[in-house]
Amino acid sequence: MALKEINFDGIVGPSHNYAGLSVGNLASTRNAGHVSRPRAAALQGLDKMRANLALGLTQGIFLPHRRPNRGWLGDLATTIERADPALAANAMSASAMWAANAATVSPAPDAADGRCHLTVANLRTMPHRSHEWPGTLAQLEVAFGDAGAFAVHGPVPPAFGDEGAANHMRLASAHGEAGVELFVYGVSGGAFPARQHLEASRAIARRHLLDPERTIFVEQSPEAIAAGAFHNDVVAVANERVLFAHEKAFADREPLLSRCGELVPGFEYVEVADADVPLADAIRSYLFNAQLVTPPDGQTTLIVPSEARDTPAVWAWIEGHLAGNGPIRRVEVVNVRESMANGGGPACLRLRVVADPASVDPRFLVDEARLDHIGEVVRAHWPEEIHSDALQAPAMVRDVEAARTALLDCVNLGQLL
Ligand code: SUG
Repeated sequence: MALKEINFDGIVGPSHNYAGLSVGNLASTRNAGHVSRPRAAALQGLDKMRANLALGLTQGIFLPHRRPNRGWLGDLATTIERADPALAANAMSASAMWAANAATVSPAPDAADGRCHLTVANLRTMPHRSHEWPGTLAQLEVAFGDAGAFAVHGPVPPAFGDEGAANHMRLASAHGEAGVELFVYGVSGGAFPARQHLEASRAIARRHLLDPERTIFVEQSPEAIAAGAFHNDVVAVANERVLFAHEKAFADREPLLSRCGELVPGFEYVEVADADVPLADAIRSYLFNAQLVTPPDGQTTLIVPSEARDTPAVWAWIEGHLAGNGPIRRVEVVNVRESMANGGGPACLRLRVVADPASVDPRFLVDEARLDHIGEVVRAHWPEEIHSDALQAPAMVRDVEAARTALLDCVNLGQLL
């Protein structure tokens, strides 16, 4: 069995819009009410996947959820036509595109039963995200339906907030080796919510049958949350032996670093000092919301959003690191501006799963040709623009529903409708 890193990107849904729904996510608040471009957004996402394929990485997809979520509105005793605009925006959100919040994933070498475990995130902190999990779970159960290779779990009870892989990192000498899993939780974030709760992370570690000696729980720094790092993946990312983080990412980093040093052979910590890249620049540019990957040529690569190149302090740091022969050997720049304007960078858009691709339902894996087909559906059906006051317009609702149906038919997953 050949274990590989597979990145599953959420395809940006046809209802992508800027409703300002996520307090604590500065981009979401800043862009509230702006006109969105769903077609461009989805095509940007597909181009990012093409860039990953070009690096030699294995690429997967998740599908947009049914929007508006009529069932959820029905539970609230209303409809998309009658709901007040705030509720309607919650039911129309395309937020499932941020696949890093789909689930927490523990690869097979870390689990006592030798299976890859996935727990769907309850996303209970934000109303528009709290109704994602059934649509996500339905896809996980199909994509990872091979019960010999995978164990797919339902959400942690909503008493405890769980936002999935965005608050979870894994270190290992190689993807296929037993790893060390880091769960990052929040306690306080000043004016902003700490979305990941320690009890949720602990429950996931137990469910996933992780070795307690190789599991670390670490508090996110309240200062980072208060500055807009609503998930840990806004200020830190890990890949194999490398942990890349901002100086202010963790409440107390020394014990974390010494345990990683003991447990991970060849552990390398790459820290960006606040003096070089202030927290505000790190958050605005999403330097850390990058995909840190090892393509087949073995060169550790950081896939950053174009905002990182546009932020002088960040780009100067990157150039300095590359010139200094640090662990990150290559930097790729991708344009995901439509997603970024809602606080979702390259890392938010993907769920990383380490598994044998042959054990995954092939309908969730893509190559260039499949991306071309998906691109054709997007060009034909995704709205060009959405004005935030048009979310309940009957024609818009019809177009959004028809667009998703066309995509699910194209990828032969119509049963998820
Ligand atoms: O949960 N934005 C998402 C962004 C998620 C980013 N994911 C990771 N960091 N892994 C969120 O805050 C904005 C929606 C709106 O305002 O319309 C939103 O949900």
